[in-house]
Amino acid sequence: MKLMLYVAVIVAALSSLCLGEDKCAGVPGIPGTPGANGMPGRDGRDGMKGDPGPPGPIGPPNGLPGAPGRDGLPGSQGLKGEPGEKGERGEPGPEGRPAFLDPEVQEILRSLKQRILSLEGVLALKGMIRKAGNKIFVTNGKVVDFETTLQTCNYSGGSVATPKNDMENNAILEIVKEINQYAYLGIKESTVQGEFEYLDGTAMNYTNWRRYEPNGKGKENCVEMHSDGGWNDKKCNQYRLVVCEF
Ligand code: MAN
Ligand code: CA
Repeated sequence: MKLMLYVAVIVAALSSLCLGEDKCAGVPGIPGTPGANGMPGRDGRDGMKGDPGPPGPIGPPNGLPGAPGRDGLPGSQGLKGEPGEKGERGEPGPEGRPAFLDPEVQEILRSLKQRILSLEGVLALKGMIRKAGNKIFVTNGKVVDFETTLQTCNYSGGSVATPKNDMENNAILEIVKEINQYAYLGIKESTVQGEFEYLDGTAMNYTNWRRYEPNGKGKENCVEMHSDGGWNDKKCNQYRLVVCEF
């Protein structure tokens, strides 16, 4: 009440300052007392999840086994298995360039020919072969019957020396003279007595019979070369120098 009285006195004093005016401005009121506290605010959001707690104490003994652990890392690679069955043949590949148009193949062929010629030169120089045209004549130095001569030459991939011109006859003759042994040739008596043919049965187109040969008339079915290069029909069971051609 005392406070209200003071206020009334101060208001009256200030009002009295307003003189001669029709309307006088009021005096500002006194601020009211602070209001009561409001209602509590809403709950805030949940905080972040805390760190995991320490492991618990070891359980009692004789407890049940735990669940199996997770699979381990993959092991190292195992041994190679047995080869599978062979697959079916694939489709043929695209057609290549013909070898005769391929410069790389041509160069290989040229080089191979040269190397082979070089080797032939070495063998000829050593007296191990005699060349005549495309033929190579060679002896193993052995003296055997005709059948063995045939088998020996064929087994080596060649055939019994068969001269088809003077050049070839001379090449064989050089071997005959060198070893000083007659050699059987690749010629035999045909079914017609007194007539001779090549071993494959084809007709002869070159002969070099000695004088009065052939004279065996069905009794001498093979042919030998003498050391003058001339031919003689002779029994096939004689021992003669093996000379083959390749
Ligand atoms: C021996 C044999 C025959 C040959 C005559 C030549 O009798 O070699 O083949 O024709 O000699 O005189
Ligand atoms: Ca004869």
